[in-house]
Amino acid sequence: MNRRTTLAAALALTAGFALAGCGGDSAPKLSVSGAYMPQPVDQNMAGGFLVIKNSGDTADKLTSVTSDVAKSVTIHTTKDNKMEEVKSLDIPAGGELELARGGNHLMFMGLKKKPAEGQQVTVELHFDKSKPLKVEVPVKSGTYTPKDDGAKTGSGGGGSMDHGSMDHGSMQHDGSQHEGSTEGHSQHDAKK
Ligand SMILES: [Cu+2]
Repeated sequence: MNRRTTLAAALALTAGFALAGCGGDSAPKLSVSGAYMPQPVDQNMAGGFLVIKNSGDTADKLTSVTSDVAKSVTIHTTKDNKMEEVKSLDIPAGGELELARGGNHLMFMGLKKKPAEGQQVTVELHFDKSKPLKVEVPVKSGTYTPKDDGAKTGSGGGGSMDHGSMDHGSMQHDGSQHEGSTEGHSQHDAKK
């Protein structure tokens, strides 16, 4: 019995070493899924959402974003229902960075044309370690919400109201509020 424990420990140790050995030349392995842009209400700004998965064992960071449709794209987080521009967002090793309504998001400012539902915009994501990734982001309806589980998305199309506080943030990207919030945005643009 004791021997078995020792053996198990030895095996665990070996595995540990093997992992550590791999770690030396490993890199973040990023993939992007579920990207979309809700159709913006005006040409001033649009929001963008996506999930960046990191299947590597080294963390990375989303550091900047560019797009041919906007003069500038900034990275925002939402804290207490207020948006805040950040320089980067962490993409944990073996984890993912989620940009979703009411939370982290991309903010397209100064649109060169108003993207319409059914179109695609090209976005280039820049990272701390990984090479830039080009992503085709489909433009969805202004109220579009991705169904992540299927299970929890109920029958009602407008069911997103159930998500409570999550939705408050998203309202700012959906409709009228965005027009009104232009001021707030340029304000926090100026602040930085
Ligand atoms: Cu924002």
